[in-house]
Amino acid sequence: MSQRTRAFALLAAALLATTGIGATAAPSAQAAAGCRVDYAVTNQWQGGFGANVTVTNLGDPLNGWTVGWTFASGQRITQAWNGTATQSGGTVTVRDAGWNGSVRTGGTASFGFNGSWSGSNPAPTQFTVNGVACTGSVTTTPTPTPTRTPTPTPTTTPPPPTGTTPVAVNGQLRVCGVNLCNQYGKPIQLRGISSHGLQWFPGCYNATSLDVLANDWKADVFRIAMYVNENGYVTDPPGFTARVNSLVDEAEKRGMYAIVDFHTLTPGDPNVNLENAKTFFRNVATRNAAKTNVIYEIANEPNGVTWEQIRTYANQVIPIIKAADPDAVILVGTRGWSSLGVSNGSSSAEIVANPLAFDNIMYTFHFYAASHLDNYRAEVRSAAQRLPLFVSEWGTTSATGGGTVDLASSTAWLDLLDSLKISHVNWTYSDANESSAAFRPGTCSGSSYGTSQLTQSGQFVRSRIVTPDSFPTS
Ligand code: IDC
Repeated sequence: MSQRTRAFALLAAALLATTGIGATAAPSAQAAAGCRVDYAVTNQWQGGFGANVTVTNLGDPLNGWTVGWTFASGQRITQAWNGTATQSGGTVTVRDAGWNGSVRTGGTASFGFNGSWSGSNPAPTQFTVNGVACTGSVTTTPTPTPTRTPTPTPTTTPPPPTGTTPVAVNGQLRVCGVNLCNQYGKPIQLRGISSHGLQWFPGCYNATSLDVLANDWKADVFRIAMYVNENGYVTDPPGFTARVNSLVDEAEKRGMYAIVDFHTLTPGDPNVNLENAKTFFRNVATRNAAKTNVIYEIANEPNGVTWEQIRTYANQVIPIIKAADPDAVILVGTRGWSSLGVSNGSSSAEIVANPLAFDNIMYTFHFYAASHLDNYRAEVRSAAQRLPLFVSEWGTTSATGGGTVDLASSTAWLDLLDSLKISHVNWTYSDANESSAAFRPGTCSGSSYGTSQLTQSGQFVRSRIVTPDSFPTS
C-alpha cells in the first residue's frame, strides 16, 4: 500500500511538472487519441472497496480529461479523490480535478476512489478517455480476497515479537474491557507526546527530531495534531492529509504508534466539521488500513456541546473509519474540552449511561496540571472503573499552555495514570514560546534536539517517558 502511494506521489509530481506543456495544447477533433489503464483494487472488505486508477495518455496532449467505464450491477463509486466521479446506472465518469487535467503524450493521470459492491466486484475491462475507447492495455491488479472482517478476534496466539520497538512488541492494539491491550491480549500503557499544530511548527517534525523521540526519549506514541480550523486542514485538505500520512509513515519506521488527531478546537461542536471529518478519515483510514501503528482520534476537544451531539458525530465518523480499517482503535473526545464533562458541570456518568455502541473505542480525558486538580483526578479514578480512557493530551502548565509548570500536580497525575495503566500523551513536542513546550524556542531551526535544549517541562516529561516500558507478551 505504501509503495503504491509513493508511486502515486511520483506520478502526481511528474504531472505537475508537465502541466506547462500540456496546458498549451487544446484537444481537437483531429487529435490522435489513445490510452492505457492500470486499475488496481487496493483494499476490499465486505460490501466496500478502494481502488486507484492510472491512465497513460498514448495520444496527443490532453487539456482536460474524462475517464469512463461501465460497472457491473451492484458496484458504485461512493467517493473519489483527485477527480470528480459521477455514476448513472453502471456508467461511470471521472473528470479531472483541474490541477491534473493536462497530460502530455506518454504522461499519466491518476485518481482514486472508494466504492461499494454486492455479489461480485470485477474490475472493468474497457475504458474511455474523452469518449474515445482506450486501445492500449488494461492492467488490473487482482482484487485481494477480503481479509478484514468486522471485529476480528484472534483465535491463535500471535508468535513472539521479532523486534523490540513498541509497535513490534505490541502489534495491533485493541480495547479489552476498560484497558488498551496488545496483540497478546495483555493490558498495556503507551507513553508519548503530541506535536504542536502542524500548520505552525512544520519544522519540528523531521528525521532528527523523530529519531530523538523514538531512540532517546523511547516514546511509544507520537500524536499528530492536525488542527482543523485555526489555519489547519480546511485551508488545504490534500496538503494536510499528505502531511499526516507521511508522519504516520515516519512513526511506523521508528516503531512508534501514531495518533491521527483531528484537532477540532474552535468551533467546539465537531458536527460543524462532519463532512471534513468524513473525507479526511475515509482517506487516511483507507490509505493506512494495513498498518498496525495507527490510532484515530476523531475530535480533539468538543466544547459547548452535549454528549448527545458528540455521539451523533461519532456515530457518523466511526463507521467510515471501520469500513476502511475495521480493527483500529478509535479515540473519542468528551464533553467540556475532553474533561469527561467535568469542565461543563457534568461527569462521566452521561457516557456510562449512554456509551457508543462500537468495539475498540476509548474515551479521551485531557488535563493541564496547573488547572485541573483533585476533583478531576477523582473523576478519572472512578471513570476508569467503567470506561476505557486514554489521556491523548495533557500539559504540565495551565490550560492556556503557558504559565507556571506545576511539577507536583503533574507527578500526582502521572502516578495515578501509571497505576491505572492509562496511556498519556503530553502537549507538546515543539519549541513553541510557551512553557508547555518541551524544547526551548529556536530549537527546531537548529540541528540538535538533545537534552540541553529541553525546557523545564520537557525535562520532566522526558523523564516520565524514558523509563522502561512494561509490555507483557504472555
Ligand atoms: C494551544 C497552543 C497555543 C495555540 C492555541 C491555539 O498551545 O500555542 O495558540 O492552542 O488555540 C488545548 C488544546 C490545544 C491548546 C492547548 C493549550 O487541545 O490546542 O494548544 N490546550 O491551550 N486544550 C487545553 C489546552
